[in-house]
Amino acid sequence: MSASSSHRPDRDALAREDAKDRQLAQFRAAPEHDALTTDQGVRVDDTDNALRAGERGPTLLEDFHNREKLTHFDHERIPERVVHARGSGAYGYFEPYASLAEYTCADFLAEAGRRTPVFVRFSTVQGPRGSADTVRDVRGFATKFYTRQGNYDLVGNNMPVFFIQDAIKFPDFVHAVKMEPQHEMPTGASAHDTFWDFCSLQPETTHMLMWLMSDRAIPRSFRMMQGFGVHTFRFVTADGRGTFVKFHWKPVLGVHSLVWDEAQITAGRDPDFNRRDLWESIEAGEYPEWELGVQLVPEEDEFSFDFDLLDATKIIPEEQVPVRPVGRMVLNRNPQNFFAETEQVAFHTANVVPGIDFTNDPLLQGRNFSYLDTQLIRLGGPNFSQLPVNRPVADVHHNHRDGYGQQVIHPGTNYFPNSLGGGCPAHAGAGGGAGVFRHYAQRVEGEKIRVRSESFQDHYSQAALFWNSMADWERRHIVEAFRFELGKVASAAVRERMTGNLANVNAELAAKVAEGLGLPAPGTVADVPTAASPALSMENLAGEGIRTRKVAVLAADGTDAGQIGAVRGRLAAEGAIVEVLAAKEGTVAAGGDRVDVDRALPTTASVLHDAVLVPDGAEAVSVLAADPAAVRFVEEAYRHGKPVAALGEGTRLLTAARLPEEVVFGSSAPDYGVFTANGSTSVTDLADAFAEALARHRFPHRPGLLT
Ligand code: HDE
Repeated sequence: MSASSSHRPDRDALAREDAKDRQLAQFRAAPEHDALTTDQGVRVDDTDNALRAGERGPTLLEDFHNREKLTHFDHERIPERVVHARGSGAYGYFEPYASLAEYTCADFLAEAGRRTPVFVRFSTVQGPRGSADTVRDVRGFATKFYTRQGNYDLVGNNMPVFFIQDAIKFPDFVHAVKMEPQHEMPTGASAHDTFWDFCSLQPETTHMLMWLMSDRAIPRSFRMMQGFGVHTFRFVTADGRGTFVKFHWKPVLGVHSLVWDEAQITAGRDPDFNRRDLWESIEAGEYPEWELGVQLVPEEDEFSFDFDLLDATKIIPEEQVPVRPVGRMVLNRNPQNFFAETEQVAFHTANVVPGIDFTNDPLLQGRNFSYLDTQLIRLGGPNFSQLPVNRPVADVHHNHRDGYGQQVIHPGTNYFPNSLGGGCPAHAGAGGGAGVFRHYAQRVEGEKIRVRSESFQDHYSQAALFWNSMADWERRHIVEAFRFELGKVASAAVRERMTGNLANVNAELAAKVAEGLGLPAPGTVADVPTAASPALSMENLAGEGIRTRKVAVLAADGTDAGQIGAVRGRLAAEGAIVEVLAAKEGTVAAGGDRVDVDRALPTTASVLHDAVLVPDGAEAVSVLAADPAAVRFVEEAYRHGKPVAALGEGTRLLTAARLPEEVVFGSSAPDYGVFTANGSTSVTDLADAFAEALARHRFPHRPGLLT
């Protein structure tokens, strides 16, 4: 988003409207004109030379500035998150479309259009803080709502189910997926023995594995992925009535993914690909936006499904319970300090507000313990909710005291009940109880037993539902992903066991995966479900438009400037970003004109763009066709299924890039997302067709794809 600065939003204006940002402003320190000081505020006139005995003598211990500077530096790092270590965050707001008071007394859902500030952190799960963005992995999608009734955290993922059913399995699962302990490999990948060993022995992972092997695990952008609360939660009304609820975030830009070959190349070309995309789009005023939807199930319908609502390895198919749109979330401000905000933000599933409560989902119950516990070690003690990013905008009054990093001076009493402190803080209910959290009064009885409910035992029906719902190209990608991942597994027994499990999902899937691994097809399983849910296919989630799609225009001296202007005008009008790329920075000659080069080819790659266009110009095309970087650019874009267009002589670059002749010159080229124009096609017509292709994103039926 190179042309961003011109329409950069007025951050101060946005901040004034936002209660959270007004609060954060009190903590910002930007010493623009002030002198350098020590931690104690003593001015320092030399931070380059330590105090020493003589010009070439030893450093003196009494140099408090030197010692303080080094000591502080030595303590800059904190433990990274045990999972979801790599992430990126942004501030924004949520606003409901209408009151949801019929189902919940949550204040932030009570009034149409009333904005609640939010902070969202997106993350990968397996890799450490410095790992690449575009790995095959689940993405975290955690939202902190700073509501007037306290903080509400919706700590979700971009996939609606999870690997395990009971939180007690989480340490086993994470140990298995993380880098193996002896050599700490692989980084940011599940393609290794311990992960597949665990999964093959724990069939409840199967449904989630289908999602993980699908393109959902390699999103094009955080802005183009769905989010899910995963568990069934409970809405509760002021008079204590409960309704089961599942949360869904739906991106306004549609759901889009990379292809696997592209994702792997991108991990090298730009390991910050998703992080940069989020940052730059916000800086450019292209605010990421999602619609919040809910699936509501009345309490009395709890047992009307053929799965258990408390089982986090299951979805409620949208065809059974439609997703009802209830509001929208917009991210419009980047943090100002990554560590202070994105690293120190502390999410916790148990951060709920009146009107939202838990269910007995055993995964959720365990999370409600784990998140608070993890912050204590990660953020060094019990006062992490006083960190600026974590502070509620609601008033905080309690008798918690002391601890590392205490920021608050609490005068007076520190116990309840008290008379010496005027009885404060008093029970909130005393004055009538508005806005008080009251746990849903669920009736509970039972013996203390360590069992998994019978209703949690079906591990394959919804894995099959997912497979049945995929378009043919999505299925192809799933098969290839399984082949890749299991192909990296050394243990023959694990490979075999895993392919055997897949026969419970679909015979063709199992046979194709087995074939790729050189294994015999596993035996077929009777009565594999055939139901499908069209809402699960990305084919039906593409959205509309081309906002923020990046189009590369390859140019050299002699390029056709008029065509570049026309195409740029057409695509930019719909919000796409058009970048002129050439061998070197500066300008290229175009007739009597010069065209600015946005990026030099060696600093970029086709994987960082969504489409490529080659303008006319015999001289320019000859230069490009002789430049291996330009040739590779076009070939790679084609093989990753992206729209490719060439005008006039530009077609020569497509042939130099080994695009199949039957595609470039065949009448069905446009069906494959390849557009060529000669004298008889106008640039405008080509630009129209190209824009339409860009909105489709990929052409997965093309011959010669690398996926
Ligand atoms: Fe997490 N998870 N998780 N998780 N999770 C953490 O908390 C945990 C699960 C999710 O951006 C940790 O602060 C257990 C499901 C996100 O800061 C930790 C279980 C879902 C994030 C933890 C789960 C998630 C985390 C590590 C099984 C989707 C990143 C650092 C019962 C609904 C939040 C931290 C951020 C982070 C525990 C399963 C999402 C250790 C025990 C299911 C998005 O507490």
